[in-house]
Amino acid sequence: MQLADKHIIHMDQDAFFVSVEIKKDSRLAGKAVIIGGLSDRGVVSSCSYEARKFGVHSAMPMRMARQLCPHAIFVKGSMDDYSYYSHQVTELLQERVPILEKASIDEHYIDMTGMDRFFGCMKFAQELRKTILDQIGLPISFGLSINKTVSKIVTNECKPNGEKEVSKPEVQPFLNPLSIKKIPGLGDSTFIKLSEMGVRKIHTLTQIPPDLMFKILGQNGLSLWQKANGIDLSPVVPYREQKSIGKQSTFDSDSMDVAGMKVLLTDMVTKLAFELRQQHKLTACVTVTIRYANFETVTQQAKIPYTSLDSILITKAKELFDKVYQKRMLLRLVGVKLSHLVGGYEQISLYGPSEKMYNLYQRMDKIRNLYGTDAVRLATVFPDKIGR
Ligand code: DCP
Ligand code: MG
Repeated sequence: MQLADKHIIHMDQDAFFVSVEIKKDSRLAGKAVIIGGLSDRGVVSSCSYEARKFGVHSAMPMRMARQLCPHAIFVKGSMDDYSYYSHQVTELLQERVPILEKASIDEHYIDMTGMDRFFGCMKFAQELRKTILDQIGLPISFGLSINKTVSKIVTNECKPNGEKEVSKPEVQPFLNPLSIKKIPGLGDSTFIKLSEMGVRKIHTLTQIPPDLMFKILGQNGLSLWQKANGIDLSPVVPYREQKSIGKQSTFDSDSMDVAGMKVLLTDMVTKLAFELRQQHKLTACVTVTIRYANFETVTQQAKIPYTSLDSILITKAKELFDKVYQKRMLLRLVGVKLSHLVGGYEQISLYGPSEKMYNLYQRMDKIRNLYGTDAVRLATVFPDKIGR
């Protein structure tokens, strides 16, 4: 075994949101079920494999999904329930595995390297999958291979209700015949570029000199070339070490202006939520910190359903501020942090606010991308009023 070769399990729930809905109402089992924003402007979050037979897929406009599969059962969904089960699965895994990374709301990586001498990795993963099925009652698939990328592709290939091991000598023969579309992180525009060059299968991609890939697509091209060749050195990042994002502000002169603090918090959260959406991440935990003039520092934290939408985060941050600001004393600093970050698109958290609100956020983000983060703000935000 080369030093870089690992034993990585990738696990991903099958049709996650739909499976949770089926758990709540067993009459949905075996039917074409589509979850997402119900208006014509909405998009599909998740769909059952029965609906996929008609060409429906995640991120497709709802209007198109209705045309392709008019007999489907359309469900608006509940982020609270999905977040609850997402945490259940994470907790179950956390108790049983050495190194766990939560990559998205329904996806985990486990690094079994080193443990493989004591356990059979495949047997261990099969038992884990069965435990999730028995104790949580949600279907899940896994791939076991030498690194994160290959394991994820293996999972995707054996879904739904699948499990599969691809050992080192099998990696290239497994990857070669697959479409380059199966490489995680290969977006639509790159696919078109490579297709135009006649590159459609992973095998063809492996034949391109890496420096040419770099010339055409830069660092991303090189990374795709590596993935096509079964190379991925990225580590499984343990849950507790996963990043958070935060902002804090120290005032020029200490202040007791509660209304002003909330405006400042709103502004900080707005910027953080924008950053989350830019990184295609969701948060499940908000922390507010304050520092009194005497340097005493206190924090309040709350778990929330996965989201990257301003309104939910602002409300929570203000609530936490009210809880944490107990002494009527001058403050010198206020800060806010978003943690428990996982990958995921903001439409995922659409079930909280109205779709109108969601469309507004999308437009505001477009303006920010064009003209900078401060180009557009909520009317309530005038942070300059506070002594900073
Ligand atoms: N999701 C979403 N919008 C997307 C993609 C996903 O809201 N564009 C949500 C709904 C999914 C969940 O994230 O249920 C997990 O995403 P997956 O890509 O793992 O999709 P599924 O679990 O639904 O199906 P699969 O069996 O292909 O994993
Ligand atoms: Mg899934």
